[in-house]
Amino acid sequence: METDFPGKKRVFSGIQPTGKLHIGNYLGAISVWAEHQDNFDSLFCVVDMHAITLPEAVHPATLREKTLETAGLYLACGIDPDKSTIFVQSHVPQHAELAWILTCITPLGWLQRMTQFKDKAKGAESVGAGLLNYPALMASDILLYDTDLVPVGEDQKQHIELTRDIAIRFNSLYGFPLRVPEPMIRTSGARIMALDDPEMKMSKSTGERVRGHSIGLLDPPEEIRRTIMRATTDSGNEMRFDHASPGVRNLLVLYEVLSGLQRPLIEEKFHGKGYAVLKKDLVELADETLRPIRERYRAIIADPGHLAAILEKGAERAQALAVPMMAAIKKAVGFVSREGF
Ligand code: AQP
Repeated sequence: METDFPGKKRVFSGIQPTGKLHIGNYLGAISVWAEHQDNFDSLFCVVDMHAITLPEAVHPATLREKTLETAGLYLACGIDPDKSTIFVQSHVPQHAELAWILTCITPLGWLQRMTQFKDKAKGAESVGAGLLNYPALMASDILLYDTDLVPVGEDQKQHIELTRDIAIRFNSLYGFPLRVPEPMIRTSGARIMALDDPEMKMSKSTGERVRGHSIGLLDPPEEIRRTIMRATTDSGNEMRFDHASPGVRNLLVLYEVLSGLQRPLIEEKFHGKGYAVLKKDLVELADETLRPIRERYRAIIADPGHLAAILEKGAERAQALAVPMMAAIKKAVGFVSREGF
């Protein structure tokens, strides 16, 4: 496939415009994207078509608002539209087109065993087929762009493995060279746990409903302080990463990733001190990281014309890559071209 970035590997990733974007999304995904955008040809997508896989949970007006908020937050977190391609998934119809083809070649059992499907389907009165097919759409997002690397949080590892399996199956069925991508997952901070319940992952949808669950990227400073100071710990004072209880370990990991300090230094710094000291220092660190993001976000969202122009330029570039790829895939599958037989 042609590239405007010769010699650079291609990166693709995205976030659903649902719920309240949190510090886990930032550390597990967006900060990794921003850190490496000089080294790769990166495409970052707001995956609005994924957001409707739980249709009753997303009102159309909210989806519109969250789509712009998510794109604005990409920019506020440091994704530079002059270096990376930022676009909205539904603006490039080839995602849906490829998703259908991949759905047809994906065995049902592969989709049914996905942990995210099982978690989200649990307790739901009825489940749409889109929720089950979510990973086939995700595979199409990635495979459409000849992606080498997919920077995601730990929770998405299973979906990337499935994407690889789908690509391999497609290639063996149709003799086509879909590129088989690799996940790119940071060593620490790839799974930030909820502050009110460190046994569960910090989540956008729960964070929107439950106070004290997550640190939202746009939360006011007082709310962030309250959430951290009330975070679940235990009655001891164990500050070693390998021995701490899940809640304390989560706070230590947040401290580690936000400060950039090595674990032994952090353990020494907090040795013999109470959890309140760790929490207070973490409040300061979180504020240093999130305050500039909030300020940049306010400026970005105040100029919707500029944001629309960035998304339009991104969609144009993404589509310029997607159209020839899709034509080649359709040919491999045996679809007759309108341009000639
Ligand atoms: N807790 C987390 N720690 C580290 N990384 C995380 N990611 C998500 N949660 C954590 C990464 O963020 C990117 C966006 O994922 P998503 O759009 O699937 O959002 P989500 O936060 O994972 O959403 P929920 O809460 O599970 O579902 P909704 O939005 O439906 O409520 C991914 O790279 C993910 O790994």
